[in-house]
Amino acid sequence: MARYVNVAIGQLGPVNREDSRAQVVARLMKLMREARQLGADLIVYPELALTTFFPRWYIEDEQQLDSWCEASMPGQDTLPLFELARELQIGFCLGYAELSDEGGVRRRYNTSILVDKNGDIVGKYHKVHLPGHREHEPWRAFQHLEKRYFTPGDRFSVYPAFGGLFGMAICNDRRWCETYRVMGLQGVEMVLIGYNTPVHNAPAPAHDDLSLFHNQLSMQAGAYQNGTWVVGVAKAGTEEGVDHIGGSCIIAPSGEVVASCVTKGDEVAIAHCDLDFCQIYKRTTFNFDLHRQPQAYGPITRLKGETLLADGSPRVKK
Ligand code: CDV
Repeated sequence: MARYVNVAIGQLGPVNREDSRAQVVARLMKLMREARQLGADLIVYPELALTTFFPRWYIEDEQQLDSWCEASMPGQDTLPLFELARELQIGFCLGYAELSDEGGVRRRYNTSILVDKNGDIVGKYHKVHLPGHREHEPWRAFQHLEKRYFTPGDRFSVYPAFGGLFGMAICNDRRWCETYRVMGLQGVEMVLIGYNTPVHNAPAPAHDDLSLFHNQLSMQAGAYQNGTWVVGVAKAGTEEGVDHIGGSCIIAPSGEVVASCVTKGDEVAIAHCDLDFCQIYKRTTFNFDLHRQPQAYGPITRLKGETLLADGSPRVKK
């Protein structure tokens, strides 16, 4: 029996600093209703969907920082989204800032969750690749302080849901081949990725014109090289004066874009995805059991960077 999942992009336009959680959740619910009317089984929302992208600001006040985070999920403001999902029988993937208390140790994570059609959380992911910087860098037009505010995650897991195997990644993760391959090795069939990507890249402004191209390039490569569907969802548009790319799209295991958004505002786009379409790639060109050569890949996990061996000596003399 064919395994189809109708997956909807739930792209958001900007979320401003003064927007309450209740206001944003109302927007998410509107997108959810529209997606369900279009026949969606699952809607995917962006990274840090409940708030403005606060890592653009240098904030010393811990209380203020925590005010951007969710201490429980669902919480009072997000419960209506879970209830609507259960009522409409639609799943969702949601990115948010999480405040966790692990045995008295407080940590903030850049998190996404996968919620099934009964409104139950069936997967939780902590962003692994936290981009940006730790200290205030006033030379930048805006900050990117994810390294300061969040603790990185330490795994990419795959969850059985919606009749297939689902994985999650968040924003910068999509640029790293390791993200997809670690999930590919667990048989992933659909990778859900929310993002907030400013058009302007302060350390490399020459890349600004390529930001949409790099977005699609990374996700298409990840899909094809692992024989998986990839769903990329933006929080787009000009948020607190910073222009963010759109470019939300759904990519087949062939690497082809099969659905995409055309605005930089709240928008739904949908695709009818055959999870079994992954198999023709997983069994042929990317049959890992037949063709991978892990004995040649040692440096991938042994080394962090290009130049140093694990003992600190240079890898290649220049
Ligand atoms: N939210 C992100 O992870 N944004 C990064 C930017 C800073 C480059 C991204 O990779 O899109």
